[in-house]
Amino acid sequence: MKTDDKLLLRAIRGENAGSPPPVWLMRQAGRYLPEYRELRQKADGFLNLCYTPEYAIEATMQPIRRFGFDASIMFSDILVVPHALGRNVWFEPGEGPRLDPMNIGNALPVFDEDAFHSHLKPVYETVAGLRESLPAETALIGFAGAPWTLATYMAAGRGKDEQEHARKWMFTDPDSFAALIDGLADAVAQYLIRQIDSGAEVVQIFDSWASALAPNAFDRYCIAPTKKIVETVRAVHPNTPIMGFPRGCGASYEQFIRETGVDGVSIDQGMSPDWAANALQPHGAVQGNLDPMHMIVGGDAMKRDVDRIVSALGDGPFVFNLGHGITPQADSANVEALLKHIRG
Ligand code: 1CP
Repeated sequence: MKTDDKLLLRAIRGENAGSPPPVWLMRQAGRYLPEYRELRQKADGFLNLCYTPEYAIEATMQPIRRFGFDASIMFSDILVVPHALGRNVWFEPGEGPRLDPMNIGNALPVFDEDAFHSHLKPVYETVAGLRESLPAETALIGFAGAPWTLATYMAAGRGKDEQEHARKWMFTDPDSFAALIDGLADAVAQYLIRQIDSGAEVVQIFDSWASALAPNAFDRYCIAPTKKIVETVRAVHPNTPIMGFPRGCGASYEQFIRETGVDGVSIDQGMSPDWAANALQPHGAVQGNLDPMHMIVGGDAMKRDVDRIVSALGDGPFVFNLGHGITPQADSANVEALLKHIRG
């Protein structure tokens, strides 16, 4: 099937892809699947899983085989970008990602594009291998973390409540913080271009901690770098759709979709689907936004919320998804029930 005909691509390009809508779930590969836990064991470390194309392809394919989603997202992590920029990154078993924290005023080394791409070569090989392995109708999504979200991890050395390290840096020494953000925007744009060169048909920029930015900071550290990434990627790949996910930014989703030039946005579960239909769909595709808790609980409450979302957004350009990633506690039977309910 040609890229243009795939359901997900039609929706993101602004068409109504009809009923049922295309569906995939953020973090659809991962610890809620026994086959992932087995693979994770075999891979001997999370980063090794990300950097071994054979394993990363297998992790990506697992939820496609099991559930037949309309799209797959390459298996990797947002933190491979700071890693490729020379920051130390590791995974603390049972806890999560860790990095050597940066101090206020620190700068990234001069961008060595060859070293960056050579570090990330396994990711590009994963993308190319996936285009060979995926069913003809399944779209392939590439992704990267947005500069602000990457900076929050790089400043704190880990996920941290309120993103306090990055916010402190931003106000203490705005020039060096802006330099960090702009350097990350350049690297992320080059990374996404290579993913598309390798076969990604759409890319999504995850700004998971956009919620921590006050309005002026949102303009400078979320909108501006995203706009720059979109322009840089578009200059090379004008026809590849770009999705943004400034999670938790509330009414600012409207500013984001108008000003960054993205083709669509993923919305979190805090947003009203009716509001999104009026304020966002005139400007682009909307993806979302079921509470991931429904993947733990299931049942009629899940079905009611699915119906509410589909009836609000289903007449415009729409992709069904969760409002954030599926959690390790999710029950795969609820994912199956979700798909059955959406697809009938
Ligand atoms: O198939 C898929 O959907 C999974 C691919 C994927 C993606 C898109 C993974 C695998 N990570 C991500 C993106 C990612 N990583 C984001 C942005 C999306 C979001 O907000 O969920 C973020 C913030 C991260 C950082 C990260 N990586 C965390 C959160 C830590 C924190 O406290 O803030 C964690 C736990 C990871 C590890 C990770 N990444 C992916 C998986 C399956 C895991 C669990 C690792 C394991 O197996 O132990």
